[in-house]
Amino acid sequence: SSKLSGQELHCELKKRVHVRTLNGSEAPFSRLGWKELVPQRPLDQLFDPKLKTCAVVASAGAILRSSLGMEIDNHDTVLRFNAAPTERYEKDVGTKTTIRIINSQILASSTHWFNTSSLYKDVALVAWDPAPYAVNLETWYTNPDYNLFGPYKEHRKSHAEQPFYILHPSFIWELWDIIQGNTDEDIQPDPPSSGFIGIILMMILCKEVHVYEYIPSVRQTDLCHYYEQYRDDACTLGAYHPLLYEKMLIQRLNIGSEDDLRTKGKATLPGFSTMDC
Ligand code: NCC
Repeated sequence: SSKLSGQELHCELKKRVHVRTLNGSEAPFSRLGWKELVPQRPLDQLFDPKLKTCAVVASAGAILRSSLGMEIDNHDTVLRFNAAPTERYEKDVGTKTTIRIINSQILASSTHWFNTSSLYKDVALVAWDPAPYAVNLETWYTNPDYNLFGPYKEHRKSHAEQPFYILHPSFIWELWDIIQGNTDEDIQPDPPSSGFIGIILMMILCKEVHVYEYIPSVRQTDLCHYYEQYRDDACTLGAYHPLLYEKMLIQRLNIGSEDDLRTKGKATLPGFSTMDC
């Protein structure tokens, strides 16, 4: 494949990406009454369109000692992932959380205290589960990777006012197709990471997206997360998720400076609405 320029790549993404959430219109969700269960406001209208800048904070250990907290908090909205905390790490990751992308492990596993932890309160939630590529919602519903459907339903019933969506598997695999379509090598047939999903979602929702420590800075380390002691290079470079290829794609879309990338681990991406294609 001949390599597209950053601008061409951006326009291809803008043309091809359509965010999609479970809306209760398809079986089995239609017969289970999910039309009434899901938020009535579509995910792509979640934010006030006047909001300008959004931050995406990757969970990498390399954000420790970055002192990026104030810069991150200066954005209108902040996206974080899974169980990534702010408490005790404010100086490096900030205090604000507007939206959280959570994979199905968070909903299904009792160790994450999904129902009681303050991490999942007062924020918009977007959950996803790695369904097989050929989407059959009936099969997925009876056999998800981790069972997110029961906890989702319970949470919707008790917190109806909290925006909480489940991404449609077709959206996840649309993103995978875009990564593969713009990569010369054959990538593994596993879904993109929450990080990549979140970055693309913010490009849909925001005028400008600032991504922190997803593309590793000079602080790159084998420390997996800033909030845990666990060490493994695969957290940054990928094993299950096609992380390396996701990151090369985001690097091609970056319109920020080389210096910001190196010193802050910051990539700047224009939102889809601001691009003339
Ligand atoms: O680790 P995780 O991701 O929660 O990290 C969120 C996103 O930050 C980016 N990241 C993280 C660490 C690192 N060193 N470099 C990074 O760039 C990635 O983009 C990542 O997506 C996930 O994607 O949902 C993932 O979730 C964890 C885990 O399920 C949750 O943290 C809940 O405990 C997965 N780990 C395991 O399954 C053991 C991880 O593979 C992917």
